[in-house]
Amino acid sequence: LEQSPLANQQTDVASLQASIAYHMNASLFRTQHNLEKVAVYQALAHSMADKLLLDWNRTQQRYRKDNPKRVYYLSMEFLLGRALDNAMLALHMKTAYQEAVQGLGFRLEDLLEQERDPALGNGGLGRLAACYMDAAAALDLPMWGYGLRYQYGLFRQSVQQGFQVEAPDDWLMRHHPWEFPRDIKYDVQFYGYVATKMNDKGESRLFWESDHKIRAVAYDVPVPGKDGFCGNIRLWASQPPHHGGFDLDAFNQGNYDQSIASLKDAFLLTSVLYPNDNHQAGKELRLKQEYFFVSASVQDVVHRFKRYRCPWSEFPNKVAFQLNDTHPTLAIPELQRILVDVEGLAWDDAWDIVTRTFAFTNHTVLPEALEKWPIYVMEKVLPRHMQIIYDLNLFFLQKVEEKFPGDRDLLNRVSIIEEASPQQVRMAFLAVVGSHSVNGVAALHSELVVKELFNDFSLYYGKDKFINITNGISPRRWLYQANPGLRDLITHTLGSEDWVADLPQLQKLAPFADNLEFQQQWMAIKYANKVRLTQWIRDDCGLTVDPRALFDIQVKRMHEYKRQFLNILGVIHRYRVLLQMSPEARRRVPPRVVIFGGKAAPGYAIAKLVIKLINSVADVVNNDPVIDDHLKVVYLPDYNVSLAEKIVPASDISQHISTAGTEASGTSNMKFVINGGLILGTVDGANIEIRDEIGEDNIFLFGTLADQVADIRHAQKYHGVLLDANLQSVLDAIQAGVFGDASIFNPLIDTLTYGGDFYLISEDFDAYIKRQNDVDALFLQKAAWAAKSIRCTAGMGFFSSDRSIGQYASRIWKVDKTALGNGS
Ligand code: 26V
Repeated sequence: LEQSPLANQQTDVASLQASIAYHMNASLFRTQHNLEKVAVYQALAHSMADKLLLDWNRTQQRYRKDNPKRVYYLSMEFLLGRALDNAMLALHMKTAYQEAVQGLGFRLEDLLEQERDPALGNGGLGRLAACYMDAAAALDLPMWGYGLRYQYGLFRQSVQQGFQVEAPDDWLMRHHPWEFPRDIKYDVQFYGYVATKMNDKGESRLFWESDHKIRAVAYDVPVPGKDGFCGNIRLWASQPPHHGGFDLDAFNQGNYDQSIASLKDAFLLTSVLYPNDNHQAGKELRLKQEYFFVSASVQDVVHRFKRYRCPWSEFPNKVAFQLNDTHPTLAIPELQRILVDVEGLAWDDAWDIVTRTFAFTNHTVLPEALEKWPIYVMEKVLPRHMQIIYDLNLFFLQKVEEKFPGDRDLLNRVSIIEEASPQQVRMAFLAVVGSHSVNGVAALHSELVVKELFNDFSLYYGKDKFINITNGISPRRWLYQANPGLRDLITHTLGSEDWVADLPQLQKLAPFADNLEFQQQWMAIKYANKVRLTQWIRDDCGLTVDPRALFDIQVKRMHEYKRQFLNILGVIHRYRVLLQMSPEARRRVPPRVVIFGGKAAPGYAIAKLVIKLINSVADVVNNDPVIDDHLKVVYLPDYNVSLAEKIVPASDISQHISTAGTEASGTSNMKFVINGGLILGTVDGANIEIRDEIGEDNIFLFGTLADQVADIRHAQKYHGVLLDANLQSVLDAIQAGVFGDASIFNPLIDTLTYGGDFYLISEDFDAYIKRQNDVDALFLQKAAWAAKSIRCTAGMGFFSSDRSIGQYASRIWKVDKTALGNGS
């Protein structure tokens, strides 16, 4: 590192070139002849990482010295996206690097494309964690993320004959310069039994013993903040414990499989991210991942706390744990176990510490996504934790009984143990009982969390424990980085870059909404972004689309509640209407490109059928000479963060059309709107607050309201579903084979008829079609459209992740983000 000029803080172009050359030799062991792009990218990344490591060390040393209250964001998923561009922008080094690589004969954009996109998350929940780490770093808030270093991230998706095909995401096959392995390890045990032992004071204590141990080793991922400040995400990888992996006796006897059995066991644990989003499959390996993750993290935090020799009662003043959904909930009984069994605290004192330390964020109200673990599994894998959960539950139920005597039903409803067969541990209830604060992620969602999910708990604890903190997105990645054209226009118009750190300043764009010249500049940037996406569609799907058409985009995980099915049924309706029109009438409808993207969980058959239907419709529509350029349908394979960065700035309209009450927040809605895209959406999740901020006139809302859904479902049960007439014709077309073999789509169509149309597609179909017609009409009025687009961006100041994190800090964690000074 001494020879790398960056280590000496030299950031002029010649020094950057020298540092790239240095890494080419010293890190990659290559000469500078015949360089491939990927090698230059790697050298460039190493060069940038040198600088980050210095910042990381300086920041973390300051923490160590000042010992402020720290926040630990526990998340099974971090969907970080690529690191290089982000780091260069955060450190204001992009221009210099651009020149440096140009001098070496490369284009920076090409090199950036060489980076693998680490996909250690499924969707919204993992990406939110990444936006929150980014905000904490930007705010100089002492927050660390803890997570798992999966060997394989979310599967890579391709489309063959219209069907999704999954392949493993081997993101670590090539060296990844953005992680730093640490000499920090903890053993985590599983199975075994609980014994009674005497401690030094002659008291009898319960003790969990097992010889099944797996070692957690730390990899640190730097999170670039503002100048010179750097946050951290600590990811755990599983390894065999010291000497414990290889069975030499078995090997000597020729039992080779046996000799490495426990090695395989250890490596399997963090080998792959579970690809489910909003569905719990209940696999034992997943439970082991969850425990492995929280045990290593809690051990690490306790170790750090003990360094300062504070009394245990100080723990909640030095540590805040935020649970990103229920996946890390075992941290609650784990901390209780360490305090009582290992550190010898009294039960009640320990529990007081635990509950003042933990807070819990809920991200979904869908029943199938709520984690429950069968007691027989929990007892086997974590016998001591199961005992602790029983005890916690007993003491909790006693208190409920004191407050509401004689209400047996209530006790049944709030019990952490569900009396079903098999009996199950309700992880969300454990999280509520063990936390001092519970929050939802958008206003409507938080209301449903209190009224539906945890109604009994809110009566017992009082309403203050249940709060809302509306999600936010990083303006750095989702506007500054993803949309350089718009970024420069905004900066030029507002006179400085201050808006990035103070997003409500975007409001100062509003006075320009009706300014014709500004509108032209604004829409020219949108057009350029659409051209960029067009090239990507051509290269990746072999399809030519016209950038002047209306780009209508729906990209998100494939799920019935998100209703991509409604969208494609609407496309079929549009196709049929266009076919029936005269050529003159057709020309009066603005041409559209309807773009889909998103992965389906590999086991989710219905979601996968929707992908097939989209591709089948695309095949027919895109090749129909009558339709020509009036309508194109695109399915972009392998949607991920880096692809989102290209798609989001290029929308005219994006769709966020979940059945009301089902999408907790949505965050891509925010990303599209801040980039001047209008949205077509239901009155759900954060769409509602987006409407409140940008104004009713600048958003296309439609459909059933959340509080009407239950009644409609109830009525359907008794009277059946009467399908909307237009929808019926669309289904008839599918069943007549217009889009190929009709029989394969039967299970999909059944969800509307025999299934009782649970997601209200028929109910909302007419309103949806009408709103799409409004979109068409507005798109023809260029100035009116541009004015709305500008007002969209202007109104989005509230949705910065800096605001969200600021609210978590003051309302939940009680940490002062300025306590540390200004990052020097
Ligand atoms: C759930 C499960 C269930 C157990 C198996 C593995 C697994 C993996 C992920 C999940 C996540 C479900 C919750 C979720 O992703 N919620 C999304 O959170 C976003 C951030 O708050 C929010 O914007 C989306 O509306 C919400 O669907």
